[in-house]
Amino acid sequence: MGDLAKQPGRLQRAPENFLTEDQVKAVAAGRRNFLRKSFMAAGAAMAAPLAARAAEGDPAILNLPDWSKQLGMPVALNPYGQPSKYESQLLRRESPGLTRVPQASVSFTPLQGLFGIITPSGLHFERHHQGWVDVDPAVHRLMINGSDPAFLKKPKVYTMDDLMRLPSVSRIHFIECGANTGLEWGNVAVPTVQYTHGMLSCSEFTGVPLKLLLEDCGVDYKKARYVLAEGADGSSMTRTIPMEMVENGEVFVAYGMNGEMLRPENGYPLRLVVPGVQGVSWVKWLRRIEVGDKPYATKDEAVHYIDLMPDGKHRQYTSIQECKSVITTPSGGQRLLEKGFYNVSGVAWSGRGKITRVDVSFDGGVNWQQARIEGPVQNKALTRFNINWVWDGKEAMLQSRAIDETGYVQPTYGQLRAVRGSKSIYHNNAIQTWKVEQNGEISNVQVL
Ligand SMILES: Nc1nc2c(c(=O)[nH]1)N[C@H]1C(S)=C(S)[C@@H](COP(=O)(O)O)O[C@H]1N2
Ligand SMILES: [Mo]
Repeated sequence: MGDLAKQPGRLQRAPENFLTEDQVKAVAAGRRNFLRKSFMAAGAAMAAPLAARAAEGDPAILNLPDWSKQLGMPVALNPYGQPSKYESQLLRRESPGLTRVPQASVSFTPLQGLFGIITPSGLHFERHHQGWVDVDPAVHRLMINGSDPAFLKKPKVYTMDDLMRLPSVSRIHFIECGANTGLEWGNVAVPTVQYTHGMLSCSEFTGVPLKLLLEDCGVDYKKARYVLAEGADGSSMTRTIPMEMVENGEVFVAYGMNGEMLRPENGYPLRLVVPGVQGVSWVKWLRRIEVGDKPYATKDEAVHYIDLMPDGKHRQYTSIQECKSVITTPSGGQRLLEKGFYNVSGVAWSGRGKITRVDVSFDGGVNWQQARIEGPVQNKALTRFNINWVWDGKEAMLQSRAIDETGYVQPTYGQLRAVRGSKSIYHNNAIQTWKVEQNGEISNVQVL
């Protein structure tokens, strides 16, 4: 874990090469604080450090680098654009030792470095049970059948070309693995938000409502009350989805993600999108849909993705991801380099609809203030919140608490454990606490 904690966060960054080490220290709390100061013309106290630095002669302002007097690089040098080399540390990362083989593992999204609500496709988390595949779309097929001929009159096989000619929808949704935050059930386990909450991403997906396909195949909704989705990879991932979720038009088979075709790691060329439901039901490399009259109790739902309750019984088919939020910056592993103003920022989401409110506490849940929600708020999508904070250099405990349109309030660890115990893996939506030490270091702690 020691190594994980050393990964640089957004607030403490590698020194930029056009500043001396002393100037990097002066800029102190990193670019966020720096930018904030340069924008705050009104606050004389805030502007002072910048003025002082200019008087000393800031080489970043006084010395024009050669590149600003010459031709820059040509178009299409990178035919597919890449992030700046100065952002090379913002990466999906594995948690070493989490699984025996990297084909059945997770790479976590670096939430600490992201803005807004869309996860760049290259940073979308990955969870594979048997590794990923890059499937040739020309030979990929989606078969739709019924477990009984009475459930669906005309079983069909669709090519990708068939699917991409049909009426499409584009919608922004979060996807969260049911195991997200799962290591934290008993106690604090991992140091950064990338590892506590990074099995979470949010993208705009494009595809065809499953309802449209089932109706094209002559489904009988009175008889067919469940859908089984099956993946083409070696894991034969199979999950049951209740038909109500399909009938209301929300479930769709997606080929697009953030304006382009899905990435192979995320199910290219076809995956299921089941808004609000845990990631495992979003079957990747989707090759078959079967309709039936009862839940299928497949391996991926009878023995995996179940919750061990305090009475010793297992709960099956928990699928909706309850309302949850987390402060992404400042967060564990980052460091505040000076007292003063910070824009505290995070994300909130609910599998039951829209986020209506997020409160933030700086004292471990004693006092709460309402955060600013950055709209437009979307159904079953990440929602960005921000709140102003002036750090006085004393110890602080940062928390966020989200409320969704059903009125559900994100629980504390005490409240969640009272109902769920502490032996689960899945579906942990408790309030996260980041402790800020006097020296500015930030760590993961739990407050009941
Ligand atoms: N075919 C198939 N679909 C799959 C999986 C898989 O291993 N194989 N993993 C599931 C799990 S557990 C999750 S959390 C999500 C992860 O989606 P992502 O890799 O696009 O983030 O895909 C789901 N769909
Ligand atoms: Mo998952």
